[in-house]
Amino acid sequence: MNDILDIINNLAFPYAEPALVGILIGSLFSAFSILVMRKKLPVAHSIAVIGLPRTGKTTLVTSIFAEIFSARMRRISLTLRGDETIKKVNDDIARLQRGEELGPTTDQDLFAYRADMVTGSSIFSRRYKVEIGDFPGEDSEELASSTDIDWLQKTPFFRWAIEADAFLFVVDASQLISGDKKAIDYTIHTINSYRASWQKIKDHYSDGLNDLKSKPITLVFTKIDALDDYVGRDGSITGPVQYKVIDESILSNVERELDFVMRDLIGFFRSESRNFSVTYTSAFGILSSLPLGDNTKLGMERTLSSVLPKIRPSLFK
Ligand SMILES: Nc1nc2c(ncn2[C@@H]2O[C@H](COP(=O)(O)OP(=O)(O)OP(=O)(O)O)[C@@H](O)[C@H]2O)c(=O)[nH]1
Ligand SMILES: [Mg+2]
Repeated sequence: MNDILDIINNLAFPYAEPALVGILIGSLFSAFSILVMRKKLPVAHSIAVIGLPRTGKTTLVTSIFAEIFSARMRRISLTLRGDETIKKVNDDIARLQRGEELGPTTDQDLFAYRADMVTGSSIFSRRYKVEIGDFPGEDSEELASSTDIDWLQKTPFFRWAIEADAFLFVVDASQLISGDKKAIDYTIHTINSYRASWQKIKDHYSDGLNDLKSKPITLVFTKIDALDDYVGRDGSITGPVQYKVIDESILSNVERELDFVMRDLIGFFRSESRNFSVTYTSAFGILSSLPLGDNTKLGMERTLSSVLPKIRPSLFK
């Protein structure tokens, strides 16, 4: 070993002290070991998907999986864990491909999707043990409107939400911007119930407020394709599902309008989390700028990466 050190020393650092060279090589070796350890040890990460009934939560989670499996999210690889998750994800992807609706998520099935995920490449890749909690819409509504704290503490969904590492609040964009009374009522209800949901999670949070502030929150607008007046033409893709082709310039107007309608909630979440994002998604919509045959669904990759821990290019994070 000493001989090897001497050789490296003489070649690379002819004027340096051998002890210094030893320290340098030792440090490089430790840094390398830390990187290898980080690659090996998966980080547990749970994501709560919360939203009013029928906003598109289950469809969103299923579409994210479908995008990963069809290799449209190249930087992410994923292995489903457990018979239940494997069966549900594959059954639901098949239903979406046939153009069928997914049924409402019911009480019994707060569904925790389990998967191992690898993001990034080479030395900066990270492994996660991911759990995605798909909440039944009915209970999310109760979560917001109930004043019975004891009842809240008993629900498995609430326990789950308190302990989650990241939060997706899902909003059905197609209900928001028609301008009629129904849309205005829906908007007001969404803003107030989502704010109340977060306040209740915060109220029960035990690890200190600062930690909660660092957790990612994303407000996800779903069903952008269903804004017919704004978004436009049917796609020419053949198959059971007729995708909508969404024009970028129209999309940016829609995004501005949705941000404006939801400005109070966006302002609230921004003040509550240092990692707040807004995403615009569609399980059946693709961007007009994509090459023919590319069926990448709008906003899925951005939504997923917004709630994963950030990969920092630092050796000692
Ligand atoms: N056009 C369109 N429809 C969608 C989209 N996402 C979901 N939907 C439809 O919205 C309805 C509700 O979808 P789900 O995914 O079951 O909604 P959910 O929030 O899980 O519903 P609950 O479990 O009952 O709370 C279904 O009819 C879906 O087909 C979308 O991106 N575009
Ligand atoms: Mg559901």
